[in-house]
Amino acid sequence: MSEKALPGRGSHGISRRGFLGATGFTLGAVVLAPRITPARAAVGSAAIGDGAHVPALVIGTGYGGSVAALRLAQAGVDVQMVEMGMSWDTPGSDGKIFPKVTSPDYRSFWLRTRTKAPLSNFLGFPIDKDVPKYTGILDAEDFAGITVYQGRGVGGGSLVNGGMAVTPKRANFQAVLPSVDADEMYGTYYPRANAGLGVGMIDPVWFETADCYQFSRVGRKHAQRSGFAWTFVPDVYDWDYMKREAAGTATKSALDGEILYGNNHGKKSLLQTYLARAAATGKVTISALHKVTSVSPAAGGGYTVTIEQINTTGDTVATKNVTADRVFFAAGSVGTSKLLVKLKATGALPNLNSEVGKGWGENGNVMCGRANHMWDPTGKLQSTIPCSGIDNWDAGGAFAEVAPLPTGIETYASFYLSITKNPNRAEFTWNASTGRADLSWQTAWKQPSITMAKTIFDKINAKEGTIYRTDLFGGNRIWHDTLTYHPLGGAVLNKATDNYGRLHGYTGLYVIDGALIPGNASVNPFVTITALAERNIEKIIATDL
Ligand code: FAE
Repeated sequence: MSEKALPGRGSHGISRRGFLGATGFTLGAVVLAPRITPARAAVGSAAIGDGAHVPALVIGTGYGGSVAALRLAQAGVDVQMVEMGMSWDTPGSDGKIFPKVTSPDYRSFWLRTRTKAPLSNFLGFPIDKDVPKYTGILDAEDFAGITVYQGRGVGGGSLVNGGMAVTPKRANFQAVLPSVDADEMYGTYYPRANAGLGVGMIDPVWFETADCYQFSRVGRKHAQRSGFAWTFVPDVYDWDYMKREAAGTATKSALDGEILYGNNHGKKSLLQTYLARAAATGKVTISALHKVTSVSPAAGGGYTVTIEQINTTGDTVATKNVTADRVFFAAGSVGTSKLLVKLKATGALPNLNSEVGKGWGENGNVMCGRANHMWDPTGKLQSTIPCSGIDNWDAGGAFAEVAPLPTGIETYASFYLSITKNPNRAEFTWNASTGRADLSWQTAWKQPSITMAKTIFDKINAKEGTIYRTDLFGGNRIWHDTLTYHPLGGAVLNKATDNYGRLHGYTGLYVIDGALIPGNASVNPFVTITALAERNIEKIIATDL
């Protein structure tokens, strides 16, 4: 299905200028466009040309890439960002940029012909459906033992995620990244990241009466009755905006089932924060629907970067070779790892060390639901933005988000995404016969995560006289143990790189994303990815430029 054939693209009431102004996201020529034009054409006008030379090229526009772009631009460096996903700035036939979680369509999934929702079933019935193949916003990337969910588009994971913005306990951070000075992180870089991301906390007074957080209050009651620590969790959603949604004075997003496939309002994605500030410098250009496929030393110094420009059905429409003095790998843990193992194995970057591809983990993610009694309804109106968690990390190795099930009807279900201390680590390797990178993760390696999550939920079930739900993930499964939202590692700090993300073996190549973190962050990871990127880019600018 071509872009033109998609219903109503490029002819809607919201003006392009209005949307860009609202997000604060400006990109040189693009912002001057007087009315909506198809995303691909608009992006093309700013896209990098074949044969171009750039001082700094950033692969990917997620957290690590956005921090790098902003700080380099502020230091006076012209930055070219290359993003394989779309620039999400054009409404679809419903007048909205992003569809609801309950009604996925062509915008929802990355080059799939059938949706692969993390919750595949509702009341026992499968809910996945056929969709036109399109460069949609959420990639459910399948490896042999696990499906890795990732955001695709300008803004990376910030487009699709729940915005939970958690700074880990200091002792846990030190255990994860012992080579990093924790005083610096907690004194400077975590505060800088939290400020830059616009992290805030729900008003605890409002929380007590908000209908849309009944599910959290039930989660708290059950956690506390079983003796677990329950805690509010910060988020980048604009909490005042959510209050206005609840009061009926603002267009609903979190209270209208928007999450996973984008939020049209309320959530501060990177488009509203780091990327807006980067664009305001006038020194950052983004080429969307451009995928980096190779990086190798250039004859005259710097690096030759090969980029495939794709259309919205994923076909390559142009191949470009550009040179860059410095290249920042910020394609996410999976994207960066896949590129690096390929480049080492195929001889493009043979001097990368043997740590490349190693140390990958899934942050111990595992999901489950509990069936409550009829006297414990969780509410038919549920905010899509979680605001609380159950902390049993020290005793049981699990931190569980009390997550919403925004179905619009009462389900009597409590739903949780647990982050656990799963010790298993996998490795990416290049498979020459398939021309793809394989990941060695095995489904059975999730068992420690299940065991750790059970330290919380077995106890709650025993106390409440309740049982696990078996109708959410297909096959009567209690545990969703074949997915992760939090890929981490593959180019681990101080192993594949030096202690600041400089890749061993090459001058001017850097990793600056979740690939640096060795498989587990003990909490939701994007604040740590952002803070580490802030730390590393400051050092790189001070010493390398
Ligand atoms: P990321 O944000 O993934 O950005 C990488 C970018 O590079 C993407 O835009 C890719 O499209 C692009 N890319 C990849 N390969 C290429 C290539 N070859 N050429 C050009 N571009 C490329 O990386 N984390 C939290 O802390 N709190 C949450 O509440 C939370 N909820 C989540 C919910 C969902 C459904 C998902 C999927 C993730 C969630 N996460 C959450 C995880 C978080 O979004 C993720 O850790 C970060 O986005 C990773 O940041 P990176 O900068 O590493």
